[in-house]
Amino acid sequence: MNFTVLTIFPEMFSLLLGGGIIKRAIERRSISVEPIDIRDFAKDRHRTVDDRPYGGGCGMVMKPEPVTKAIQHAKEQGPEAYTILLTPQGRVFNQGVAQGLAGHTRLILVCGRYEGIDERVREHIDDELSIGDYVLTGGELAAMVVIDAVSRLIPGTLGSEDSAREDSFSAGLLEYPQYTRPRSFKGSDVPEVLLSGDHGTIKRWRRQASLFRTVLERPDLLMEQPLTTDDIEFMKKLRQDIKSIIGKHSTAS
Ligand code: 6GU
Repeated sequence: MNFTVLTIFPEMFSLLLGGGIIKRAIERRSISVEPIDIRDFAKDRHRTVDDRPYGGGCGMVMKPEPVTKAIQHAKEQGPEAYTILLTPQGRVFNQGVAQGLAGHTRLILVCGRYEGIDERVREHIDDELSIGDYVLTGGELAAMVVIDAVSRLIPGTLGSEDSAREDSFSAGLLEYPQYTRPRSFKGSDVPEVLLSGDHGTIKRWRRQASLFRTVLERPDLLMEQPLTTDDIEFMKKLRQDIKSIIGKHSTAS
């Protein structure tokens, strides 16, 4: 996977390239990340990339020429590239979108800045993504989020292939609790079942712990999730337990 990032702050990406799993993936050539400075495509000696909006209003708009020239330059390195604009107006990025993007060989990520980007740049864009319903000062952090999430789905990036397949959102549920040594930490013990060596029982306990967390924190995820009869039985039991507790307390008061 090749990521080309078009930005007026290429130095921000040293954060991503400086260490950790992404750096290792680049060294192993499972991915490449190339930040390109949009200012290099400005025509004046001040390297101007923004201007005032027609019609008036506050803030500045990114000029179309430097951005479209940068996109053209990036496409020359690989015309099959899929071009994405990072903007709060985009569709919301999630694990499913990351999986879709992982199927491409080359992504061009265009980082918007200022109050916006000239509308005519959109003709050169295949897709628009946002990383959530809040406003950032620019698309750079969003681009890093996309690069990170997509990179870990590319074979060779993670140590073991299982870590990408088994984690929270690929399974559609939140992750079950994890423990490592020591067995007892400040009076809090590792659940007995995890020490049992009984893989079937451990698997079922983890599934139910995942369901429990998901019901409490992200019930929306369970609406589109295939559930087994064992899952449903567990949740019915949970519902009954909750009803009993509420019943006890309402007769008491
Ligand atoms: Cl992609 N850009 C900006 N500026 N703000 C955002 C965003 C993107 N996603 C969420 N907020």
